[in-house]
Amino acid sequence: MATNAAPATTPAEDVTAPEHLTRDDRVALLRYMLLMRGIEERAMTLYRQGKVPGSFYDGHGQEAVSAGAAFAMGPRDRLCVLHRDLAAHLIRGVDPARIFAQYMGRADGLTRGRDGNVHFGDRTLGCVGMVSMLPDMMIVATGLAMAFKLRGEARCALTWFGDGSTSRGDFHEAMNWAGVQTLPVIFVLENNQYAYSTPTGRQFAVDPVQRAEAYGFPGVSVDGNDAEAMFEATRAARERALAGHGPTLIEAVTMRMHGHAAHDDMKYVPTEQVEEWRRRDPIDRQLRRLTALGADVDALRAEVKATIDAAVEVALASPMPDPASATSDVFCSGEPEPLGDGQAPWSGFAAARGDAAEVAG
Ligand SMILES: Cc1ncc(C[n+]2csc(CCOP(=O)(O)OP(=O)(O)O)c2C)c(N)n1
Ligand SMILES: [Mg+2]
Repeated sequence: MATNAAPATTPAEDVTAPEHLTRDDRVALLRYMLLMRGIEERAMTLYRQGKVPGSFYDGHGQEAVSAGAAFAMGPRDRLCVLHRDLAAHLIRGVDPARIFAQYMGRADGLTRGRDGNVHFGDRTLGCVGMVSMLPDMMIVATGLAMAFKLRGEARCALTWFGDGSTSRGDFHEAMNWAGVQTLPVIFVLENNQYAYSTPTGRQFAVDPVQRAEAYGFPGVSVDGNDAEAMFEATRAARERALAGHGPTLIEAVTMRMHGHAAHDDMKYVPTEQVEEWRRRDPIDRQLRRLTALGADVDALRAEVKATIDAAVEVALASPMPDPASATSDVFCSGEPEPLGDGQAPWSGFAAARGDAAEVAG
């Protein structure tokens, strides 16, 4: 949980109401980030207690990237969520108890014990289960966007991927096809400075946000530690996509504050770099904004903690899956069910709830 005290003064631009966010929206962004951090911190404890098999991957310090982007997506949009983007699952409506059960390989986890920790997604909420091969989710999102375009539906797909993914062929193939076909897809590049132990300086000679232009669409670089800036960039990209103007690449500049996974002590990361980014913590930033606006952030923290405590209890009571069922539902049999629609808490969707206004015909 973020612990930095709020400074005496808050920059004016942080308090000024953003055009498209209500005060409740701004509180919601904070709540989803607090939930993500709190869940991952508790999961790390469960891991150290031997209750989480394998390793554990988290997005500590990167909460604004998934919270801000997912908050801008509509109920009928589709999301391809990656391993450091837990807030996206929460925003779409996944119950935290199922997330803890997932981490612990329990029967009530999202994959019902078929996969440990991060490779999951609730397709009934419009999220594609994570494909481990990076960045294949870019191809999947591009395919979803292709379907929306062919069907004439005003919908959008979004995927996150890391800086390491930009060196893979799939990155270029997805960007090229999305550009050629003017597809309604948003690519969120989570530039957290490292791909495992490889720093970005050894990953690319040119900032990959510049590559978007080569594929015929805009690339924008955003402060990935500012949930409201992430929201606004994604909202604008979605509006552009729905208007038929095609994809956008959003580079979220952030920092991986923990090791690649729980087993990695990240000795290869300079301490000063981590310290510098700690001062830019995304949760502290949103806390300062809302404290300045008079919100009761202590009550919010207490509510989030109670939610997490209750979720852990539910997950611990979930049984291990029946070994006899290990091979069932691993491969698709029969006709696959289509993805369902997710929760979309942004106030801007209130009028469109029920979706009729979102479908072009
Ligand atoms: C094609 C492929 N190669 C290697 C891996 C193993 N792997 C999983 S995450 C990861 C690091 C990826 O770095 P980055 O894309 O920057 O994402 P980050 O973990 O920093 O969010 C690696 C090497 C993989 N999943 N897929
Ligand atoms: Mg990275």
